Amino acid sequence: MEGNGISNGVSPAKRPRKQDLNTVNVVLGAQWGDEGKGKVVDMLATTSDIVCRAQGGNNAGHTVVVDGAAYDFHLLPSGIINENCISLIGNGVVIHVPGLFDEIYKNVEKGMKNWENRLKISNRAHLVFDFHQAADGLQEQGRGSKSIGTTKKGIGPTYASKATRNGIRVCDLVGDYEDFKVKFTNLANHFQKMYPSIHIDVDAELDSYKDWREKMKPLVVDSISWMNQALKDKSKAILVEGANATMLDIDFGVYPNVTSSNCSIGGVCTGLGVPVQCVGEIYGVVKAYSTRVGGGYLPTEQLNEIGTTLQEKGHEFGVTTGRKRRCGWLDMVALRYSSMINGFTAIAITKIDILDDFEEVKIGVSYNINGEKLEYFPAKHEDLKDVEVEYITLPGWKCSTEDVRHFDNLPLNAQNYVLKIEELMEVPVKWVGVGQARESMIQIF
Ligand code: 2SA
Ligand code: GDP
Ligand code: MG
Repeated sequence: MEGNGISNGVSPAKRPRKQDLNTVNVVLGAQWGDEGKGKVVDMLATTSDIVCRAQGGNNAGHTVVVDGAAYDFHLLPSGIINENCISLIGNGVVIHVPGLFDEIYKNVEKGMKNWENRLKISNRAHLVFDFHQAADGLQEQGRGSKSIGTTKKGIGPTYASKATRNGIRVCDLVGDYEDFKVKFTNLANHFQKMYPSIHIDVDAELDSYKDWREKMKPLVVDSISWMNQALKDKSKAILVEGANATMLDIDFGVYPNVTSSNCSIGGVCTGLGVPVQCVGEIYGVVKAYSTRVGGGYLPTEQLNEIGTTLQEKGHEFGVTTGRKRRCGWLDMVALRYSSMINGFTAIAITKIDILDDFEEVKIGVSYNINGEKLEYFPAKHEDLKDVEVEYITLPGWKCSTEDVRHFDNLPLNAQNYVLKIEELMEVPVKWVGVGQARESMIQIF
């Protein structure tokens, strides 16, 4: 049999060609979250047409500082501040509708404009209900001292509803209302049975969702075909904003102290319907030290003055919950693992300025148990309890980097710290952050 299409009468000119599609650039957290993804996305959004979220929900907290005003984003892609950007909330995201509108109105007060024409929501995204949030709180209580430290935003229970296939999606909310009522009532009854202490007023909830559905309708799109159109338009610059981070990924993170979505590169394809070959640059965001909000081992954590200084100088508080973040030195073992999974094409190192006052700075370079080096990142989080971290020590720079805008003008020891990270991670450093504002970013290439 001939395979050239001529023998069956179809001329080669008429056969479909491999589509010449656009690529999407991706920003992902390389550590335990709060690396400064929002700031990097905001910077890249100035030259993007579309900014998308692919996973997570309003557990995320992305801070963007523009012209002295601080905006916090949870569900909205941070790119929405840029008035030339369209923002898409993809199918992999879980949406608490009242929370979404609350966030929209708060940001409108701060100056966000024309969002009605620029916000698109996938018809396939799953909905978070109040009972999911209540269940999240009860599950945490039940875990006692082993609590994950979730944000109690209902993320785990909603992804669980999705996986057990009784979740409710945006298309259900804006579609036939009678059908939505049945699905909602069934799901609510199911949660009521599992958690008798939760009070669910089904009728009142359904009443309020009548209003929410009207507010949602104009924003909803069939995001798969919408995205495909965008991918066919080579003039469009598309950016994906990762939420949470690789060490919190449900598959690759420090299970069970993780969130319930894929926050690493795979989540971009499944959360947006973007073909793998359309993934372009993969930018990892690396904070110059480690932080973690919530439970679980943090191998390089500094339960001492160093940790306190990092926490205070870095203003390390959760954007969603206000919790203090735990702090420690940079963890290269976790970063190399993260890089393995995501295939970063370049990284942004943020918050170098927070290290300005240290005499010396350290980088954790290997995990040892009983003097033996671990060859790979442990799958069992309990194993992290016993690791002794081996550090390398570099001299600090003891001067302010805040106003520096060119790499060559950074103090030599700060340059060496950045170059050491590049060498150990084996990924080029493209940006270095020296402050909160959009302009406080050094571009290296
Ligand atoms: P969840 O709520 O089920 O996703 O929590 C599961 C784990 O994931 C962690 N997690 C986070 N870690 C860092 N930052 C997050 N966003 C907020 C922020 C957090 C906040 O930007 O500061 O305000 O507290 C985030 N969201 C989830 C969480 O701590 C659990 O360990
Ligand atoms: P995200 O979740 O990764 O978007 O990060 P968060 O917004 O939760 O936390 C990062 C915090 O660090 C925010 O308050 C940012 O404004 C701030 N930030 C980001 N980059 C820098 C930087 O280079 N220097 C300083 N000082 N702050 C930064
Ligand atoms: Mg955050």
